[in-house]
Amino acid sequence: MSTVQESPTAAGSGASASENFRAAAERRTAAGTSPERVSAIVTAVLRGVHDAVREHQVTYPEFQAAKAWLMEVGETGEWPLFMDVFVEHVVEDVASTTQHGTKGSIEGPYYLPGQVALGSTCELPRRDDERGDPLVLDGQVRALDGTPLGGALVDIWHADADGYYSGFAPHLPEGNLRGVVTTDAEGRFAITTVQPAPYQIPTDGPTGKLIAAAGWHPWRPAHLHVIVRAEGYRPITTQLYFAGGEWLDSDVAEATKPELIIDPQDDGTGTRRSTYDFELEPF
Ligand code: MBD
Ligand code: FE
Repeated sequence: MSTVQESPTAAGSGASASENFRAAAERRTAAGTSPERVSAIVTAVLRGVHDAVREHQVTYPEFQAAKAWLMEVGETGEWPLFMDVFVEHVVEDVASTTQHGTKGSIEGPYYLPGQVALGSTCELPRRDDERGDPLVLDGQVRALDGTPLGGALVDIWHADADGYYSGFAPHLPEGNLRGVVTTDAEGRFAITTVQPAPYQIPTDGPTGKLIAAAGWHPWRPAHLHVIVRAEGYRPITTQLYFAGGEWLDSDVAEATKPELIIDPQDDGTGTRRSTYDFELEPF
């Protein structure tokens, strides 16, 4: 592995996110979608675009600038980032209408499968000099009827104290702040890690440039990502946020929910602790 300290770039993280997305080939098939449904959805999308052009009297220079921007999103590999920031929350809203138990949230572009397997009480892999306040998340995975789910998996990943994700920033070791935790016989887990920072959309890529051009802010509140799985149960993909955290009320990805906010408390040693239980629905 390179020892050169390269700083993360939009094109770098975008390209990694695109490569990672392409590798998960099963996610790209929607073979059951009929021609009628394709037509209905695409017609609705195009109608939205046409309506915007008419409503705002879009000019030729603006139309050509939009084409150049779309090309740049593709060339830099930022489509996964753009789609997950601006569209996924609505897809998740729709999916969540049929899901019971713990509230879901969006997956985002930075999940990586196949991370290190960890026991129920564990520390996420981190650098010797990892910054960020120590944080412990413990809890229990249960079925909707209260049955504890021993051997469930808590697949967890989060940004570091600078807001960067391993696998998407060249200066971070592979697997940093990622792991797959197996619950004990009572369904319990206790994960030691560090407090993540808020996440900023890269400002040097096309998504960041659009955000700046529109006068929006590029921030997501600090968060932990989890996918909780147990055999026979519907997996839940969600995120946990921090009470009082910056950007909680104006997440650029609109992916916060009040049920997903934790409020870790200092245990007197400088370690902040919080408990969160996950409830899964049987298939
Ligand atoms: C993230 O860290 C994230 O969680 C989402 C949803 C989009 C971009 C970056
Ligand atoms: Fe994230």
